[in-house]
Amino acid sequence: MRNFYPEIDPYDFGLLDVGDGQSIYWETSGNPDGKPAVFLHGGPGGETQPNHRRLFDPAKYRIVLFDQRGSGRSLPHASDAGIDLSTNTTWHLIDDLELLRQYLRIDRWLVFGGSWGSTLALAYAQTHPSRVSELVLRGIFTLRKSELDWFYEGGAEAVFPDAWEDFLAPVPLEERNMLIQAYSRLLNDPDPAIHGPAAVAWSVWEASTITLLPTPNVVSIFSDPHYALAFARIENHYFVNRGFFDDGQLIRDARLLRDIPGVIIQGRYDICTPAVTAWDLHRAWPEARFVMVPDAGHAFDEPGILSALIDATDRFAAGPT
Ligand code: STX
Repeated sequence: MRNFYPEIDPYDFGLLDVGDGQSIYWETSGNPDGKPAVFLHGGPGGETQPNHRRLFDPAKYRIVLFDQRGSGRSLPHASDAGIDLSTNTTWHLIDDLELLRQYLRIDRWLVFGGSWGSTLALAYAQTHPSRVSELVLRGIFTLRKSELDWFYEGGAEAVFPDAWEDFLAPVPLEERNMLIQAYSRLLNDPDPAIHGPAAVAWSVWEASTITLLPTPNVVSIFSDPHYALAFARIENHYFVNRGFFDDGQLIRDARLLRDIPGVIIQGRYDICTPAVTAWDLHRAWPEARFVMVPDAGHAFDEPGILSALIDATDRFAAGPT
């Protein structure tokens, strides 16, 4: 079993103005002359954290982390009053990736993404295949209606009926037949007494269900009102808009990935993004190596997932850039 590389600090960081009044936080760590790799965080609306650097051998990689629009240390933060998410779409994030790549003078990079990060990685690679040297994907999520229905409209409820009650709690009875829509209203209500509890309930549902075993630490991070509001607002905005994709688009267009070396890593007991999506991607992109971890859920730092991820970045570090 492989484990995290040692803790490491960035050797450079900054805010990049990407237009539309938005600046994104970025940082680089590891070897400045190493093989470039970019980490795409989840949500959308999550953020990068120091442990994400530790998925890459710092002697071999130039490791790029950044917070997507509205998230983490990027500005403005989606928890701000009166935030406008109309310039926050998948296609804006893909343009941001291209701006950041050029700003850092990188020609091609390994693209690493889990969960929503896998969605964004697939969309980016299908749009700019020549810029992607390899793909490392885990907890595959493609925002199909079936995937959103499973996790947000009843489905996963069958496995987590207790947590589901807490997810329903802020929603008036008459709106419970369309929960993503109901939450859109609640999260964008200007009254903090309305959007605050809704944001925490939305985020805690995810935090309670993403690990195979309960992790109070994850739940407590997701309960922080500032974090929860940005996370919930951005996720909900993307889900109301079905990721700004045609339904099934990322699997349909998987043939565009044929020439990119890739790995698909999936936890068998992933409740947030169930294995069927990873399997559909595997069938559509058989050239990629497929790893089903038998004893893991969704989170990147569960032992079996973490080991498979680091095995994947190690193997690609050894190969040609
Ligand atoms: N959201 C899936 C996702 O991308 C439906 C995701 N879930 N949890 C996370 O991301 C973080 C723990 C990375 C915030």
